[in-house]
Amino acid sequence: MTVKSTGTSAGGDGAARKAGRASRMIATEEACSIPEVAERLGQLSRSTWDSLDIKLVGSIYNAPPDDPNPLLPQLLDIGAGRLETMDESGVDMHLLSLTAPGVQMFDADTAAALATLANDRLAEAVTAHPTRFAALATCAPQDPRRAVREMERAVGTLGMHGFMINSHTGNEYLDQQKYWPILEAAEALNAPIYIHPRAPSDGMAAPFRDYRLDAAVWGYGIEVGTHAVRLMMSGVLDRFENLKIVLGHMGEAVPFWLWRLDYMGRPGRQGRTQKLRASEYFARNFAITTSGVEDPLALRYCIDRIGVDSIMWAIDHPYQPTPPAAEWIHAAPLTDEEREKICHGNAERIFGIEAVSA
Ligand code: VNL
Ligand code: MN
Repeated sequence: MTVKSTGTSAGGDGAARKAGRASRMIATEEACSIPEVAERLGQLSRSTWDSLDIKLVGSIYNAPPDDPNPLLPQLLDIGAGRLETMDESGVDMHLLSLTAPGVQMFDADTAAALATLANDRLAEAVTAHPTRFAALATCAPQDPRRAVREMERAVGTLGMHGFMINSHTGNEYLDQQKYWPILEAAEALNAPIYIHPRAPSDGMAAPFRDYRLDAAVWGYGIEVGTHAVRLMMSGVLDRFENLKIVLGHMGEAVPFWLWRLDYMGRPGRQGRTQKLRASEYFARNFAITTSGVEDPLALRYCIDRIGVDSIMWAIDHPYQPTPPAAEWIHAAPLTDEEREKICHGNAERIFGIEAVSA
């Protein structure tokens, strides 16, 4: 694959170019936390609540003092250390988001207050390093009306680029009518909802309790894939034709399922009333990122299946190491045009991140 020596799109403060990369590198699912949220998650994991998410939450926010989890300082670092990691691999920008489960395990008041605080903190980090960070807003769906006000503030006042929702909230999904105001607001603000994993909801949790299947190994993908299929099969996207949903992890296996979803889930079959087939919703309403799936075959399949314009590069820092995530996308068999789109152009268009010129 030829590498252009210069590019009008190389940018940020040129981290990618300094590392010998042709294209700007925007990583689109990059996790962080703030001490107040970390503290509350630690408290949750000391409670008697045996939600499936507690396994992971406890391991990070309630680790024994003599055996701390190295993820925690990495999550809390929204400054120098993170920038150094980015620089080492030529990553220009992190699209930051509060890490899963966000504020979605807290009571409604706590969740709303912490979402506002997290949004302010992430916005401060962006203000401090505007060429290196952009951010998605944390959403507290527990109180949908209040969430909408914060969504409007996050985009209108703080300049954030979309919303992070960590799949289910209290075992409920976004297709349910009480959450429609959130979908409506995201559509009106022209800002995507990134549906990020958390562990499977209570109703399907049991088989995931064995073998630590709860988290990124398998449970996360099943949870979010199911969420995405609900959005399609419920017909809710017929109401929000311009809503953009982003899925990480190469689309949480949904691209691989589209043919079968189209066939078995076609309008009219088994009483279905949704207007479109799954692949039509996917083309119109969804985009995916590569987070945590550094597989060139899966990437090529997704390009062929859903189109290169719907795919964005992501690392999944700090859960996924940065150097291999950067190396694989540069080594992947892509045309220069495809690489430019995946590494930054699509993120600029889909999230409204300002393009930069050399
Ligand atoms: C993991 C991976 C966790 C990706 C994440 O969020 C994530 C994990 C809590 O491997 O535990 O986004
Ligand atoms: Mn992630």
